[in-house]
Amino acid sequence: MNNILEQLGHCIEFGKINQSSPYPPDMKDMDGADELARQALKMGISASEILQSGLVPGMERVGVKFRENKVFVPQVLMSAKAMHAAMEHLKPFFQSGEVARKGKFVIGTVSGDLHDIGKNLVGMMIEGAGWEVIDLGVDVPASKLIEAIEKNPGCLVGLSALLTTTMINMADTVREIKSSYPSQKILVGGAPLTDNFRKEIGADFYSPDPQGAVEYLQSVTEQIMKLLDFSNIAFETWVFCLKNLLVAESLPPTGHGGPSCRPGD
Ligand code: B1M
Repeated sequence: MNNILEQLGHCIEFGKINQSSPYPPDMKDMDGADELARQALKMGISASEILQSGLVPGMERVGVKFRENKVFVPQVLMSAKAMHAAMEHLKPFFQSGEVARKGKFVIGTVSGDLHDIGKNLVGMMIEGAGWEVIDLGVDVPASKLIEAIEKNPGCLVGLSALLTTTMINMADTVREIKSSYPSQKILVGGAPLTDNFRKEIGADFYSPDPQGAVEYLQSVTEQIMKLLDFSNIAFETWVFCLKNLLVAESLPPTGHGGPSCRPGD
């Protein structure tokens, strides 16, 4: 059973979409993510196990290699395609609610900016890490982001900007979101940004690459889990905690002694 999940992770890592895909050349004619995901489900492996023990570790390895300049954009795009091929088979289990996502992530390129290659990579890596990604596209006004936050309580938000001229729009967007939702966690990225700029505009986290974004979201999840002190929580509890615990400028101390955040407490 583990073997097929390892093979699946390998397909994600090296971008093997399906059997007929010629890429990568050393995996020619071998089963790809498409066939292996289908086989794994047939073997009775749960969709959640396939995601967590096959796809996510594969995508994580790609993220780390990309950060270390060991692979480049085309390879990451192939990995994302392989991930999507496998996810097609798992989709019904997500849609039915049988497999819970880690949370929702709303992402967009700020208004006035049409660059989406980096933003798409970030979205794909985050989706590959087990989050539901709501991609609002490019040239996204603050009002559209606020609408998405309203529709998806407890979501985290990611903003991308590639132009020095749209960095100011990012600042305005963060200000508008924070004035409606002061507790909203906002992650920012894009080539011209720095962590100093992130501080200036009052966003919560800056990542220069997709892997940093994944790790930030993961750290938020872990802090929530530590506060809750158990890992199997209902979705409503998760939403409640994100909405209420993250209101503070910084997260409260982890572990015992932190505030209770179960609905009704
Ligand atoms: Co444009 N462009 N472009 N462009 N373009 C740049 C950004 C530029 C640096 C080129 C240059 O002059 N050397 C320059 C900006 C200069 C500046 O502002 N200082 C520039 C310009 C000026 C323009 C126009 C104004 C040109 C014109 O029309 N006169 C115009 C603006 C249009 C607009 O947006 N309103 C324009 C248009 C375009 C195209 C449409 C032709 C095309 C975009 C196609 C598309 O995205 N669908 C384009 C492209 C392709 C580029 C370059 C060549 C490549 C950008 C890219 O995709 N990089 C770029 C020059 C360059 O970077 N070499 C350039 C690859 C991508 C994987 O990297 O987007 O940095 P990147 O994303 C990274 C990280 O930044 C990070 O992770 C990604 C992966 O590592 N990241 C995040 C990104 N978002 C993140 C969010 C996060 C976390 C990390 O959390 C939420």
